[in-house]
Amino acid sequence: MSDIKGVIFDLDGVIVSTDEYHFQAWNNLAEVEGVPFSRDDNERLRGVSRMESLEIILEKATREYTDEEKLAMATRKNDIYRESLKNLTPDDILPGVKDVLAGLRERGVKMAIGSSSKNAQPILAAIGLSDAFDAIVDGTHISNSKPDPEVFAKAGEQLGLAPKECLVVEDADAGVEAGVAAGMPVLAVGAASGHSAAVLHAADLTGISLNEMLMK
Ligand code: B16
Ligand code: MG
Repeated sequence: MSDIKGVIFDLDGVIVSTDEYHFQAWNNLAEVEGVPFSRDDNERLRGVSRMESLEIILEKATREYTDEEKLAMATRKNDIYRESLKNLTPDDILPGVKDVLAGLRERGVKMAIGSSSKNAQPILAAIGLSDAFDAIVDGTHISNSKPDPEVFAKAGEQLGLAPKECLVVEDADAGVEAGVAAGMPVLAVGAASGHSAAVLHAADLTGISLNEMLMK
């Protein structure tokens, strides 16, 4: 922990589990369109932007869609997703997160959110964590989404820290790659912790829990 002066948290899958809501909304859309869509397919959408997620889903479509149709579909998916976000409360914060945030705050470690989501602000408001971070960089602030390093590079800059001083906490392969590309150590959690050896090798802190990190 010695060199780490800031922690940049991914949102969906790390702070709160909105991934099931994403799955249900995409699944609804895929059923209407008659496009096959499974939970395995859904894993490929972790950390990936809305439009890029749609492109992945449409890989299995039997016809081409125009840009206008794609935009309408992404909007429909987001409307369904936003409706389900109304169910979010502070009880949806993932186990252990509040303790970790409090522990970091106590140690003077800076904290940021680095999320691909354009819904990050309403999600943080719904779970009562809008004021818990020193910087929030999300899908509304970036031109290139994960695995591009932009979201984490911006979060690091906003914390006033060098890349090697920031620890990225991620649940998605795309996010782990983005953190590595930003030159930051990465702690892969949840879904990402079991992923490809090459990515895990690059993310040299993988497999250590945040609590263990704090003890160092
Ligand atoms: P939105 P994260 C990501 O959030 C999700 O993991 C991903 O499934 C979603 O497609 C992306 O946000 C965009 O979300 O449609 O709300 O803009 O994991 O980077 O916090
Ligand atoms: Mg995530």
